[in-house]
Amino acid sequence: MDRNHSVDANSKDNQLEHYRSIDKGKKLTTNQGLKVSEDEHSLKAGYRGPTLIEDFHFREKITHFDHERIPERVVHARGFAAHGEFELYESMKKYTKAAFLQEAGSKTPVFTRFSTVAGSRGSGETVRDVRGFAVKFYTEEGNYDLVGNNMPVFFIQDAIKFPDLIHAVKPEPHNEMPQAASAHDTFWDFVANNQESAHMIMWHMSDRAIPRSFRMMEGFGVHTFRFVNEEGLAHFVKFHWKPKLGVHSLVWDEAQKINGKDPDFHRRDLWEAIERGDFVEFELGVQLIEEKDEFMFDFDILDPTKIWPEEQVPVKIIGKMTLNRNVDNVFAETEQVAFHPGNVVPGIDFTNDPLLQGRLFSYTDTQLIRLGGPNFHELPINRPVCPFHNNQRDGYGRQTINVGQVSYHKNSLADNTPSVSSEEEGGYVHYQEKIEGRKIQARSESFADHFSQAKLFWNSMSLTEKKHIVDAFSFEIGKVKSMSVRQQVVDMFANVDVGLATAVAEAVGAEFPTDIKESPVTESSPALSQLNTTMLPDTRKVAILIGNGFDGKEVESLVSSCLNAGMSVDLVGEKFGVLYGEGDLMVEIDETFLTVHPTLYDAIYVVGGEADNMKKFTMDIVDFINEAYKHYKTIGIASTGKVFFEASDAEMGAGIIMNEGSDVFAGDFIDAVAAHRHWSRKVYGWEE
Ligand code: HDD
Repeated sequence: MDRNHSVDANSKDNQLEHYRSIDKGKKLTTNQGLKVSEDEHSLKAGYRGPTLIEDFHFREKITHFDHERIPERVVHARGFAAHGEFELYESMKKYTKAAFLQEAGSKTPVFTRFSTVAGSRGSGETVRDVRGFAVKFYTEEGNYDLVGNNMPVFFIQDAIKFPDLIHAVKPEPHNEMPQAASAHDTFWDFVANNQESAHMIMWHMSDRAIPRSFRMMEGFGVHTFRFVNEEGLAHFVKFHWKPKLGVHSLVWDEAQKINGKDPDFHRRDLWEAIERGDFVEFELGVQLIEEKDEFMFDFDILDPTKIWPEEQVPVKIIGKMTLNRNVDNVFAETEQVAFHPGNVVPGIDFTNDPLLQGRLFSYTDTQLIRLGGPNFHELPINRPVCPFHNNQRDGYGRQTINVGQVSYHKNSLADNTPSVSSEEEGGYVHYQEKIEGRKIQARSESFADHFSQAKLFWNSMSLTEKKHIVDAFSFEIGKVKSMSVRQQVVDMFANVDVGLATAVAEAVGAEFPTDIKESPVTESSPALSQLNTTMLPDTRKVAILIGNGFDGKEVESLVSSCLNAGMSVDLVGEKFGVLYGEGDLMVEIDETFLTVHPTLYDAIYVVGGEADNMKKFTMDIVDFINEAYKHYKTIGIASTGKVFFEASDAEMGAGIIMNEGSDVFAGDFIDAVAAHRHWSRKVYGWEE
């Protein structure tokens, strides 16, 4: 293959450097480069007179402002992105000829955008929703986009139904409510009348839909793709991103509150982690099935509402993505990036998954309206890092100055260039899959089982996770006004699990299901439960609630242990400024009870002490304890903090760590934070 263009981890950054503009310290000019002498007052006929149209600076400034907005994405409008690199652990040569998957240790620049699906661009981030997980690899053979989600299946099986699904989940058209929420009539009416959604709904009602962080969720390519190697041999492949920090979620009450306290919670978390140097790592895994084994499974491997259980088809880890650089400008990069599942490189090909096939049309089409014309590939963030040449010309905003007389193929005037490449030279050749059949508008019978894997998912959940699913259904269906739709949903999920359907029926005032055809599946897939994930203290945030007169040694030792464990710590007090502990130790407050909230932390450490307004100070600390307690978070109590704990509703139990002056306290506290949440705690009367 023609490898005259080399790519390394810095290739994209070097390319973007040509487009960066630093305005600080420069003279203000018009877009024509003319220096501006006045930017406060428009040109007027006299001090009190009308503005004159000849004021070109005024006209240019206002006109540009008037045109600042572009249409938001029709789905995935709210998103946040970062740059990074992908490093290959081992060569995938045996399976694919994709150049970026050949040499162990090779690095490819990437740009990754995470998003919610339903909400508009300014909506809250911790809503119950699927998260988009879109990665653009800038490879030496062109851009490869892996446009996935944080759930491995999808609501529908055929892309022709996508507008129906999205119309149903978006705010209802007559009153534009609710924003960024699936808890309303049209969504659940869609679900009950389109039962292929059953499996995805189980994921959507699970904790996966309220991630703690973009850094703590999995990503999935969802569809079955094809790897094709140099010899033309193909394998079916599914892609997985596994977060190094494990898969962790919020609890629903907390997620709802965060949307008020910090609607930017997820982007802030990602941004701050990268700024601190806590780079974000996901390992790339692949599941591979040989072509000959296509029909070996009791589900159709082309059906996007099905997983390949990891216990049946293991995930092979092949590399790691590290997000290590924030964007310079959110509009230029995050907003203008254009992903497309059809952006592939030689060695990666499609399958006949009817959802994937439809997506191949939709993405270019949407960029045309969103980015205003056919030249969006020239925007700096979308440009490949390898050269590109063809006979496409003109269109809105064209930047490239194509030199020469010829813009057609075939030609003699330019020696028939740009010329096509053979397969050996790296030309993309579609996999020659044999196809036969009649043109038909129907679904394969092998796509008809909607409930077995929904049941597999339910069986794989721990008791705590099942309880969360019941609560999520009860909340969502409780928001549905139509009793008929409530009943239809209850009846539908009796096909998954009668216990689940009955609990929901009870919560939402529906009849218990009668016509029961519960799925007989008894297997489970342990990989699906978040209780089996990695537990680490790294990057967890602790609020230390503190007033004057604290025990300096105690606080100092906990803070340094937490920092050593890779955690971060905020001292939260009554007001900004300095506090004094015993022995004249001084600390500076990072946040106040007014500026932060317990929902914004993974754990709290109650130091207490004295304050100007002791009553308010006590109330604030007790509020923190009560909230952290009911969200199952770790609560550390210093010797001076006991009185506050006693004044709260919290009870001793899992994740409540008393500092009795022993050496093991800090270690116990950190282990408890790493455990994420303490589900065995008595809250709302629910126990495992
Ligand atoms: Fe899609 C955006 C993921 C089905 C049509 N989709 C979009 C984004 C992600 C996904 C992550 C945001 C990309 C970004 O950050 O800019 N979409 C998926 C997954 C799907 C899926 C994992 C199923 C497996 N999508 C899907 C279907 C269609 C679309 C079936 C249409 C037939 N998706 C779009 C779109 C969007 C989009 C309208 C909106 C903005 C954009 O493309 O660039 O074309």
